[in-house]
Amino acid sequence: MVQKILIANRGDIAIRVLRACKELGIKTVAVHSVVDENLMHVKLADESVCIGDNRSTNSYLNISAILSAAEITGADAVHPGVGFLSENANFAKIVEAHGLTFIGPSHEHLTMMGDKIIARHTMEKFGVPTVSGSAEVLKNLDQALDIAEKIGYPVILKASSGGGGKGMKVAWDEEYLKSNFNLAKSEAKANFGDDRVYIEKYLTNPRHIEFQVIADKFGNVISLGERECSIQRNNQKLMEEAPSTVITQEERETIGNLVTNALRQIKYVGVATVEFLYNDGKFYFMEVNPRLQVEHSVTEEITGIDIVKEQIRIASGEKLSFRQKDVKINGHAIEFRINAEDPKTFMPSPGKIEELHFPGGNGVRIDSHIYRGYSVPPYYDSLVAKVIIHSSDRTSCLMKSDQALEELIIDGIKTTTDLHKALVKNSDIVAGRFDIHWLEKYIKTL
Ligand code: MV4
Repeated sequence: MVQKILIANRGDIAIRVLRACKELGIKTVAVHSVVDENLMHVKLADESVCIGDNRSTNSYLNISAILSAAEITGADAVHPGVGFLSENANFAKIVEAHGLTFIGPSHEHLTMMGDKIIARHTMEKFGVPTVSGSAEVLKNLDQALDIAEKIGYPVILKASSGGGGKGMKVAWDEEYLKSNFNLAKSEAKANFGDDRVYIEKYLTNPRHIEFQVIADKFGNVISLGERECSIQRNNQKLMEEAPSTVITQEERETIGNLVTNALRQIKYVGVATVEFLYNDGKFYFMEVNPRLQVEHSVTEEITGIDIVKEQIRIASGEKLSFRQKDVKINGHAIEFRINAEDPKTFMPSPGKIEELHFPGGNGVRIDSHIYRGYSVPPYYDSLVAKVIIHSSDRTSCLMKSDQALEELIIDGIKTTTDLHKALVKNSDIVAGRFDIHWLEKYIKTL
């Protein structure tokens, strides 16, 4: 087992990782920017190092400062958390080159999944269903027009180095495709330093359903089932749940087997989320996210598996202690992302937390770093707490969520709590009737 982990992140996820380390008897090193000196995980860690000023580029994205911190504290492993450097192949490579363990997939797999065309190609090769399209780099506009003609409009142009909703353009007709093809390429070049784009049939009203997979170094690749993540705006998820209300146990097993087989074939190691769009009873592969995700906790609640502990064990070279047949889905879980934002305009709302009360009770989990008197800085992600509710079934989970959100008090800053309070009582949400555009439409009605 690794002995001392440097946690290259901040906020709730840094505490989440720290808790897993504590349970495994692993020492922890916190790193932080100047303004984050009083962050909860800095207080809780065995050691801490200030790695730079408040700008992320100078601190949480500062590879040489993070490596120096690992060296002076004698850490033997680095956990990148979510966001920041978690999908950065170069970072993973440098960490390993310094003789440290990167708690994540190999840099080769990070590179592979970062290239959306290669990722799509790979999944397709192993029988994972994809949406019709090119699955290769578009050479020119004529080729794009040809393919669009074959698959039918609307189509979507995607940057191969994009992902997570960045670098996409929907073309509703031939005119639009003609006038936007070169723009899509130049934007991809400007944003990602790579002008390769590919084309897919655009699905107008799908759901976003993703599969959590976990793989050790011995070829054991296990699906932990799916998460329904359609409730989002601006590619920011707001509420996630598991299991999905629209898929059957048979579909869960079929897709689970396809994705675990594909990842086994490529000898993937670590945790991964395989994202799909789901439309009219069919799954369409989108991306593989080769890292821990914010919403991993809903899967933990319904499977009883600590994904972060497993991630650390896997990186330490241990075998997974369970098999696919041991994975049982128990009840229902919903995560509410409490962001320091105006619940109507979603403008950031940094500032001092004057009063704080967290809900409690059976099946109520709060993953948060905030405390009374803490000032939410304006520099980083606005997530201040995740309220994760677990119950025996979806209906009681929504009822329990309603109570938990009523009990939650965060004064001094604006938060998304009131939006969540409305969502848990909304008839579409209660009925499970929504797609990836539902929330944006709902917000317009407010
Ligand atoms: C799509 C799509 C419709 N059709 N691809 C956005 C995030 C990235 N993972 C893929 N995305 C999409 N790809 C085809 N062929 C619609 C989206 C999309 C989306 C997907 C999931 C959740 C929210 C979304 C918001 C806008 C667009």
